Amino acid sequence: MLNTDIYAITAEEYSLGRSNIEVVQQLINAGVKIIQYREKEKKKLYKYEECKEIRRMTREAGVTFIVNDDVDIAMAVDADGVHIGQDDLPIEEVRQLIDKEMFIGLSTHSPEQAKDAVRRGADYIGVGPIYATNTKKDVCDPVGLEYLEYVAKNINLPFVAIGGIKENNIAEVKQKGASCVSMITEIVGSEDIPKRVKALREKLA
Ligand code: 3NM
Repeated sequence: MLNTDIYAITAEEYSLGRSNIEVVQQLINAGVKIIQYREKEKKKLYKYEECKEIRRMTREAGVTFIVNDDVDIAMAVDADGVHIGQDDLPIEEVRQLIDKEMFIGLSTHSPEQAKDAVRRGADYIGVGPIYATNTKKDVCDPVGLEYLEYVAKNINLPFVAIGGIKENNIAEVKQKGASCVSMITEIVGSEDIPKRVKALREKLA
């Protein structure tokens, strides 16, 4: 899991008028290997329909598909994993609800939360926000590269760095120990997604 460099997350409101489906198609064309569906405002039925289609597309392309927050949708469409936050259902409950093969990602924002995630059996953690971001509405202030370095050195779990990561700072994130980097606006907000992904990969190489 997370054995790839870029972890892309959807957000239709930042996708320059393109649908999530169009964006996912471009992500697949760009060779992105992990895609998370994240939509905070849409109705459940609509999210389910989109996830069903994205599951079909990602399965055909051999891409890992993760659903944010909605454990029921993740189950219904047979996603590979579900990603939850600190204020969602407790991870132990989610574990009971999902299929055995499905994995759980948990957002963390401090060393305490990272250690807690290990104890409670997360399969991977999100580490952020590294830099300031307006994309996530209720997120804490940036925890910076310091927290990232802490996780890289001390936490024995796969992790993905997130929050305000752009072409101009991604090399620094890699240098502080992140091998997998997650972005929303830098990717979905790009006119030419494959070109942007290629540029990001060059910075990571
Ligand atoms: N989670 P962008 S920051 C979804 O720190 C999310 O857990 C974060 O969007 C966390 O790449 C974030 O546009 C938003 O900054 C990331």
